[in-house]
Amino acid sequence: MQNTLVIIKPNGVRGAIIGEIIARFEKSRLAVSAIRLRTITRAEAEGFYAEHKERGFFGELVDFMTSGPVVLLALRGEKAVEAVRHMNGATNPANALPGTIRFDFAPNTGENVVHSSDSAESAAREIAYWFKADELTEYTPASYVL
Ligand code: 3AN
Repeated sequence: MQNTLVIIKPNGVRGAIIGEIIARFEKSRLAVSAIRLRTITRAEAEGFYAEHKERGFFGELVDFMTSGPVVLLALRGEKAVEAVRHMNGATNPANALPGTIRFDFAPNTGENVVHSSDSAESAAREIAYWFKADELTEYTPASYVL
């Protein structure tokens, strides 16, 4: 079992597709272990995306990520990191495959609707960045019991 951190970005919240996105994850046997909706601060966005701070798009990325509420979501399941990145689709939605979240909903790379951790190590760091240990809940949803 693995954990991964997903952020439904401000355009996903504004577009009223929170439920659609979470439903896709739940149907794929990824359980929500923590969830919160709020507008993150510039300092939080800058810290979260620190690895990109030298990139030309950094300012735009921080502007966008703080432009409205996001959903912070920790998911748990088999191969959760790879599974969610597969379901999200390519970073540039022009390259995203049919059936992926970005193919269906993302207008461009900068506003690509969802973030997800790129490795188990990143997931541990990113989940700890947004959630305290006692906010993470482990359970097995009834629908997963085959
Ligand atoms: P991913 O989120 O798919 O792992 P990263 O880590 O390369 O992609 O990029 C983090 C975020 O930075 C992306 N989700 C996107 O919002 C933004 N970003 C990445 N590349 C670009 C780009 N060329 N132009 C604008 N924004 C970008």
